[in-house]
Amino acid sequence: MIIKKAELETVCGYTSKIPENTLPEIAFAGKSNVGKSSLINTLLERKSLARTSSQPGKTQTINFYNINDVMYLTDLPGYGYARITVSEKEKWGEMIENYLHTSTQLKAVFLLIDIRHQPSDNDCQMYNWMVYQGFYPIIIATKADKLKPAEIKDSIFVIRNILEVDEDTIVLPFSAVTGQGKEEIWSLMEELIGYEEAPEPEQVQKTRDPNKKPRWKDTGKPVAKKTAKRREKTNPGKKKSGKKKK
Ligand SMILES: Nc1nc2c(ncn2[C@@H]2O[C@H](COP(=O)(O)OP(=O)(O)OP(=O)(O)O)[C@@H](O)[C@H]2O)c(=O)[nH]1
Ligand SMILES: [Mg+2]
Repeated sequence: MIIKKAELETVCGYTSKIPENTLPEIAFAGKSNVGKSSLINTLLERKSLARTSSQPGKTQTINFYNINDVMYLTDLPGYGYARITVSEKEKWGEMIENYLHTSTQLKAVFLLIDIRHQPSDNDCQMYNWMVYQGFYPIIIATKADKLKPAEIKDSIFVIRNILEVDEDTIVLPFSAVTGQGKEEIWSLMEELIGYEEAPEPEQVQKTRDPNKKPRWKDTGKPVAKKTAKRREKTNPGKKKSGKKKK
């Protein structure tokens, strides 16, 4: 998709109502600091549209990004953030669950897992809950730039095993630093929302009628000189007409 518009349209806090959007939505979930906001920025080719931070707990609301008035990407608050109170954790959990449960336009959920670490109990719980809710989460293994290619393969294997995903589940390595996986994620998203890029308007062919006389542009000869010569030939001695001097 060619990104012409990418705007933060709705911000939902704990007490906010989930917007009744009419466009398809795709959500990004994962534990705090896993790289959800960075992934969204990479997909949208914007450096800091979604706020990121090395401090976990940056995104504390559900943020809806309107893309080209075609779809929404939703950035979810991270779970498993240790520095918040138990009641806050519960609130966040409820907020995420409520969204995944009530949104009518949510077409797919991408669950992000840090490629360097084994999925935590929280990750497994979230994955199982999503499956239970009828989603078929696509797993993104983030920060792939931190590992060597051979290690990436091993980590994907471990992630698959610990989450106990079935054969058909997609687990994609991704890096917000190198852009690895970006195209694959776009293809998946387009497929999920049934999007097809409108064909480019046909190029208007600017070819000239071959029966017409060539123009000076084609011949390279300046038209003015040619006209002056012709005038001399047909009306010898006559000068170019113009205003008479008083
Ligand atoms: N090397 C590397 N660092 C990354 C990548 N993605 C994110 N980061 C870093 O990880 C940190 C957290 O990234 P965020 O995108 O804010 O993570 P988040 O999941 O949105 O975090 P919360 O909003 O707290 O839930 C930041 O310091 C990012 O720069 C990546 O692909 N590679
Ligand atoms: Mg974030």
